[in-house]
Amino acid sequence: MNVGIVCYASVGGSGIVATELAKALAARGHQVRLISTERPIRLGEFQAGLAFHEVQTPGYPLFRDPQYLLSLANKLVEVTRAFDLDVIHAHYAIPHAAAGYLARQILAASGRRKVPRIITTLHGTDVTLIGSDPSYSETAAFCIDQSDGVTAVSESLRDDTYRHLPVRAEIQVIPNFLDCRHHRRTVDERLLARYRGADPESKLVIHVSNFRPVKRAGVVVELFRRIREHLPARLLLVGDGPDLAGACRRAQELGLAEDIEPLGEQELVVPLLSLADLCLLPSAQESFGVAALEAMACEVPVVASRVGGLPEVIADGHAGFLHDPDDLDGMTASALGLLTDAALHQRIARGGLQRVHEQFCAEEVVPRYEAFYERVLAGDAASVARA
Ligand code: GMT
Repeated sequence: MNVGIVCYASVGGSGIVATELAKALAARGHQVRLISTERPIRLGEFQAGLAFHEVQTPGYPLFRDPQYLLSLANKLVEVTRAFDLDVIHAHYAIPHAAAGYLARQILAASGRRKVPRIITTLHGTDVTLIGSDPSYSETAAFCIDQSDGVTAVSESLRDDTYRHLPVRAEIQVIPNFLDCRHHRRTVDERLLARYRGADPESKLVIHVSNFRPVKRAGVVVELFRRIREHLPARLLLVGDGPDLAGACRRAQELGLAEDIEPLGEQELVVPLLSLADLCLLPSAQESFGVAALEAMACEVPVVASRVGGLPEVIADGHAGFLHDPDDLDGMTASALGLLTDAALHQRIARGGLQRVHEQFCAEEVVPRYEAFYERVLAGDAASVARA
């Protein structure tokens, strides 16, 4: 099959999953064209069957902002004509579903006999935050409905989509996944010594995110402060975003600057996750939580908010612990339990690993995307709105 995959390349779960899907499909013999504004961070080296096409969006003095939707649709038309795409798979609805829709209209209007099917995967904030903003909701819902097939990364996101937007399309849930051959605990003792510091009793806590308000980096620092009241610990902050500086400032005010290590954006998270004893994810909203899945794959227990799709990823009490987002006492108690009770830590780490391997490895999930593509190509997953 000839597949075009569109995604945001910046650090973020949707770009990571789209890139992993592109690599996995190419490895299974498909011809895959990854289309984005820059090379996605996880693309890696040359792989047969996988090519990258860059979208360029020139500015012009009359435009207030570059016209990304138009240049992306243009690129989709070009790539379809050159490589005869069967499917365009848009990750993140805004504006990728709209670009797919526009490209399909242009190709059909030009009299092209075979026009690619448009599949949109909803990732979360494209529905719950920005997609449901009144400035976008009509166009977002229309373009989602106009897709030939729609998937969501969790049951929770599927339900949220029907709640937040006037979408009528059938939404198939296909969860996010990892390349489990690569995502496994690999401890580098030198790195561990460096980040744990001189005290061998010290615990390493990690938070990986894009440091936007929804991730609640301030709560991560507060939870770390509470942990530090009971035991020696250090906090690794992986990623970058608008709230990172504020989190570091707060840590300074609390006298914790020495115990915090902001590592910025990192391409390889497995070696860092593998150092950690605990992962904190106290998000306000999370349609899935790829960061939690990556931690579980590296046998790191997660303490997270009971929001959105996180309960579908983390089986509470078996593969991690979930609490209401404002229950900082509960999160602290779970974190301290995991950091002080070796048997509990081992049970939860194993539970998390088992859950990843049972449900969220590429071998399990990628065939579900292939089957969905086949179904859409056969024409029976077309959205209710278009039927
Ligand atoms: O948070 C965002 O807006 C970014 C977006 C992304 O592109 O990574 O995150 C969403 O999609 C991820 C991949 O499916 C999910 O793991 C995240 O939970 C989801 N973020 C939210 O729902 C806040």
